[in-house]
Amino acid sequence: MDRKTPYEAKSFEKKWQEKWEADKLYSVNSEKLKNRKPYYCLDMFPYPSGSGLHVGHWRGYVLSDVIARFKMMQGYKVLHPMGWDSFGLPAENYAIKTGVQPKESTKQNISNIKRQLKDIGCIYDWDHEIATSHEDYYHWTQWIFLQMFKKGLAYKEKYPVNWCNNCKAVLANEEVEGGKCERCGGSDIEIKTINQWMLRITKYADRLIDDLDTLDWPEKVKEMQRNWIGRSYGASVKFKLQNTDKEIEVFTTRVDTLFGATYVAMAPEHPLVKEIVTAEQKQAVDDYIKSVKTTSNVERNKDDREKTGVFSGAYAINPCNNEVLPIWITDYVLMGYGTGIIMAVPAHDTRDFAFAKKFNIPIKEVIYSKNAVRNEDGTLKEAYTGPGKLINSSYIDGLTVEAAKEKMIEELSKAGKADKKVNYHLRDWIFARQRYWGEPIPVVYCEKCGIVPIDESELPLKLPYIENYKPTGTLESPLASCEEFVNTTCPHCGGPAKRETDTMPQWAGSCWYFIRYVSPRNEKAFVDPDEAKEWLPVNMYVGGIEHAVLHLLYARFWTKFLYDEGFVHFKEPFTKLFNQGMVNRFAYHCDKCNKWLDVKEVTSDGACPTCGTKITKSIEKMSKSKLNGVSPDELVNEYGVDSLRLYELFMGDPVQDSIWNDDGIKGCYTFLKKAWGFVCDNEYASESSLKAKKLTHKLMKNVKERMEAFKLNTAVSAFMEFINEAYPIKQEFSKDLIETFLITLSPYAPHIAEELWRNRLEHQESIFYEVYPEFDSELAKEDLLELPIQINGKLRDVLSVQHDLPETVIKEKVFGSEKVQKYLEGKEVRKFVYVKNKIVSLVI
Ligand code: ANZ
Ligand code: ZN
Repeated sequence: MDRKTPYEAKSFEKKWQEKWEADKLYSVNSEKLKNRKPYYCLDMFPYPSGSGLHVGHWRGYVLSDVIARFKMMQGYKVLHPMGWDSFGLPAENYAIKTGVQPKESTKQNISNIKRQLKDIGCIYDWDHEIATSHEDYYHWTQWIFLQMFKKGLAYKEKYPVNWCNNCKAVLANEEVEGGKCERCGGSDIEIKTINQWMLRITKYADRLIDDLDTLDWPEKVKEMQRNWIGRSYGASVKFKLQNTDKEIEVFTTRVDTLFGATYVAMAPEHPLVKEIVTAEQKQAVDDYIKSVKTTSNVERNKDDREKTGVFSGAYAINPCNNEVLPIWITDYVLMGYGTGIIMAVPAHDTRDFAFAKKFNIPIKEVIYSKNAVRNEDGTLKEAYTGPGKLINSSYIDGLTVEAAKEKMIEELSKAGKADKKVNYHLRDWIFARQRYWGEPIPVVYCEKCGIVPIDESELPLKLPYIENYKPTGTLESPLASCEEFVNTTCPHCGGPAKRETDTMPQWAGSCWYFIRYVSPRNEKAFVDPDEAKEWLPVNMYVGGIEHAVLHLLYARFWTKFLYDEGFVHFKEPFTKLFNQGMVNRFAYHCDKCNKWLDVKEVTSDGACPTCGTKITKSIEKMSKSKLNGVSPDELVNEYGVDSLRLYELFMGDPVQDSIWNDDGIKGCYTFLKKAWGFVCDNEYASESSLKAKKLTHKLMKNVKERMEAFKLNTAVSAFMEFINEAYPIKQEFSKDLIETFLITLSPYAPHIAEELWRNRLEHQESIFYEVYPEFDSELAKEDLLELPIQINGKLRDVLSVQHDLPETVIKEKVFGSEKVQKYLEGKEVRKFVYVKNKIVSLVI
């Protein structure tokens, strides 16, 4: 290559991508890497949707690619696989709309997204590609299900589903919005109860919480998981029903407040409601129950929701003081949690307080604190939920909340009225969908033998091709109408049997895909034990925060099960987790037409081209539906992949959401052009100057430290600063030092680095086999500057500071100096003058 060759990304980026792939540069099985230590860097795999990828999706992929390349150059062999979460609803709905078989559309979408992914120049090892909808993959998903079934972790139970009368179909939760059907645009949802497959994830609740402590994950995600599992320590307390021998049981986390209970409340669905309701109240209760049917639990649980309810006519006896308490029916008490009955303490619970206010029920304060918010007459203005001392509570008066809980349980349990109890908000996982495009559940129903699992040798149980995958209009999946599939024989008695026609939910395949990547083509087992030992658990998992709860929880659950059965050697799948922020961009909405517009459609004076009203501009997550997505193709075409990669990183702190700036990529392109000139159009000194060495080692230090801290945006700025300072003195750099720069840059901008490495610096081997250089900390040290501080013309202190600091930082340092503080004590600073890099002078 000639010194004067201009930077033209297009002339070499594709070439290198193809060569890297052909040479299997990153294959973990290649001769060159074989003896290295393993490092497993995993991206959350995409759902192959029809709309492809926009630059927002690229952010995480670029980030993990930089990490993977960096690790490789630190001497690891890196497994960085990619695959497809390809079963699920959208493909099926698309099929229903267009008549294209899901298998077909999925295949097309995969090939499209794969092409896009190849454009980023990531080091994916496509030999390890998997797709959850492939038979040789779901074979093992079904196999794991069978193991769970054998251990009693998969079972059937009556469970409510969403039914749309208009679509005549069972809807997935994600197809329901505010109690209405999303598919047909707004019919009311009815709740129907059917027998469903469930997975006993609740058995793992404690371990799923406790083992979080062993993980290097963002604290925020751990907290979300803890909250989702919702372990709560409390007590169950028995209340007698007035005038009967019957007892009811409540679950409370605040048994200390028992003396403050002023009513009992029961969920409307509670089977006891029918038994306790009095004749006079029956009509009112029936009416109320009808009115609450379609509200979701999440909605019902909200603190600030308007409280509703009805008196049952019955009373309960408070076990600590024999007070008579009315029993109310209200939907803020949920049936699926605790016992479905609560003791209500309006003074110290926000929801009870609102309810008591609305229905004029007494409010009795039993925890005193001067921090409580009160009315002028001293009564509570809102529930007080904080710490304090017990009052109005007989033998526990004066105790703290914690001591009172202990004492209360002790007293009540002596009388057989209470037990300590732990409850979890986590429910068992509904593991069935009444849908076509998913893994068939490998069991049959036999009249004689009941539910019988199919033999493992029959796996995979293939999803049959069916013409009509439309919902059936019944509560069954479309598979139910495929007779060849349904009718079979019982593996146990050989008699006639019917197959299960529900399929597994979307999340099933992603519970264990990271394991399969390790042995993607193994036909004998879901993973090869030696390969598993070598690679697992995953060292680094990169993906969006939207999967913080369900996907990660389900994958942890399956891993723990496989561990318990001795199938894998690790208890947690992902040692380290990194969540990248979202990419947002301005979006344009016409409120009158109620539609999103592409920015190009908006008129020059900011109006809607159709109706002429002013457009609302807002910052939204990049998405196809809001027409604010940016396709990478044009950008790559104009600036090259490396520029786009750098901008994806430079955009902002990777953990934060960032706003896409349409012109932002230009700065990155300019940098690369300059970097090209720095390396290419240079004669290389025989020996580097000290300044050149210092600049380079400072760069190496900054990049490495910022990379390890995941501040990749600032790593990119370190490169930019470097080039600005280094370019004017480029003839002071020796070839060695230039090479060091290129290697440092290579994980970020791999194409330009490889091109210059091979063609300008004429190396035979890829730059990615080089070792990432260690900086010399002496050379990397900042040159400090001695800054004299004068007060009223006299020298009072000398500070060691970095060059070119902004005045605000200097000010902080000056006022932070102990010596200076001594002179300033009790004096007013009239003037603060900073002559850059020279002197500070104060007048007091
Ligand atoms: C009396 C009390 C007094 C309560 C007080 C709170 C504050 P977590 O942390 O979620 O476990 N509760 C119990 N079962 C319920 C159900 N099925 N539906 C709605 N609420 C229910 O919260 C447990 C607390 O939530 C329990 O403690 C109970 O109210 C309520 F000052 O009992 B508490
Ligand atoms: Zn049978």
